[in-house]
Amino acid sequence: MSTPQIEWNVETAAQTLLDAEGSRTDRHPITAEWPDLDLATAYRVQDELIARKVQAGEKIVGVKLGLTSRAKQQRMNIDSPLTAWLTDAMVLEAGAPIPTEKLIHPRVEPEIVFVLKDRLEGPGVTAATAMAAVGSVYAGLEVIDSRFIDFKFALPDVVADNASSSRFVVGGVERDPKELDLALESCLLQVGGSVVASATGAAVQGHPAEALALAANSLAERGIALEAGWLVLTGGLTDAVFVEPGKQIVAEFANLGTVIVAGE
Ligand code: OOG
Ligand code: MG
Repeated sequence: MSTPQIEWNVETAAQTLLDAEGSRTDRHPITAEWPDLDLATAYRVQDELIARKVQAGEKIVGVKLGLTSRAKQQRMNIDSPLTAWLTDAMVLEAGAPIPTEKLIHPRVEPEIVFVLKDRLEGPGVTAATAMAAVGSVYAGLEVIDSRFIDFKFALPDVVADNASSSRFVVGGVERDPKELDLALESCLLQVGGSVVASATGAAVQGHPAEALALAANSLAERGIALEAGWLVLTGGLTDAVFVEPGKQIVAEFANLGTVIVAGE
């Protein structure tokens, strides 16, 4: 049986990725079949995909940055950061099991998470103005689940795929960012009780506030502002780890506390 040819455009690409997620079926990169997919069009696919999720009842709760650290850029072989959407359906309770039965090939990465108290709109946002809009900071773990085989993709593919977003956990303790030096905030990533990676906040763009400024300024190019109350995941501090049955994945931060997910 031959695979039906897809007529590629923003709508069919968005639906193809939603179908891959829904049926837990990873696929080849879209750019393999649609080589003309450029970055601007890829963001339109991402927006269309989220519009369809919102249509189905999900609510936007914030944004995430991806590929903001060298560890992530080197692993994914892409040296350009990106932004993507977070919805309420992606929220996982701290300590909860990862719903692997609904996912393709989840991986987990530690992140520093901001909650905005003010609206933040680019262009021209600096780390200092970005930080002034932050109400609190938390420890986080992101569960990524690329819809592409073996997490192999080009930049437009991963942008279209909402940056592999799947689930995220916000935990630890609520902190006032003004009381912390987030560049020096350290994190140990543990799997099944062993430390597998470590990093400090400087891993993401030199400072998580730089990552936040980057998000505000790049979203401004598409006419989007960050809203008060939104969460911002500032990007994986370390390489992501595989989920292993029965093993807890723990991110232990110096001041932000500890956040845990359970491998199923
Ligand atoms: C892309 C998503 C990257 C991060 O924090 O860097 C990301 C991927 O690694 O599949 O979420
Ligand atoms: Mg991430």
